[in-house]
Amino acid sequence: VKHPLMNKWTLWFTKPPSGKGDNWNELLKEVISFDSVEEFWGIYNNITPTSELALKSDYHLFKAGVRPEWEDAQNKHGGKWAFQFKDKKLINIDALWLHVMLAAIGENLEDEDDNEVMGVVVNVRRGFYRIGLWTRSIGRADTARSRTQEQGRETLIKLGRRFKASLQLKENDNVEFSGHTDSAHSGSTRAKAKFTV
Ligand code: M7G
Repeated sequence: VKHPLMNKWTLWFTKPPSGKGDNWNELLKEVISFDSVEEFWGIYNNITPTSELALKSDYHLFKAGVRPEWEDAQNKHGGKWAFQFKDKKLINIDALWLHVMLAAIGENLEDEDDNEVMGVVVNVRRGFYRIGLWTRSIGRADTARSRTQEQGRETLIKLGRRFKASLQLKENDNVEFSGHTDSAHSGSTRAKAKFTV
């Protein structure tokens, strides 16, 4: 018996660069797609845990049909919630990443009509692990003027709060939101956090 998921998901992996000439597109690899709970565990139990990945690796778990890139048509107007865990030795990154993946595929991050979650990402870096939640829109968080914009912002903040809870963070830890356009222009995803939860 297979327990179907609400959505089909694809796991992607970013290989660490081997030399200077590697560009982003060549390092990003599609791994496998699944749409049941059983397939998820089968895959999870057979891939390298995040804690054993080389520096500059990423896992991306995205809805099938969405590439985990700013340029994807479904991401280009969007942004992400993200948190950097700076004490790599003190946290259990494998448990945190599993929690976040389960929250995503179990549809616990958003309500049925929100349609904002594109995927989740874990980055392995020298000084930190970063976990991110990519959203379809940026909710005009800074400049909400109309009623729809106001609702868009509230949806994003609700998502950010649930994401923060899934990461088991303390109230005074700040999870930051930033639009992908800012990231693309500055050449870094650490650019311009617009708001925090
Ligand atoms: P990162 O892995 O998001 O954060 O971006 P980091 O700075 O902590 O490592 C690192 C670099 O990877 C960026 O500066 C880009 O060169 C490249 N990169 C990352 N993402 C998510 C994208 C993307 O969606 N599209 C493109 N073209 N490059 C990306």
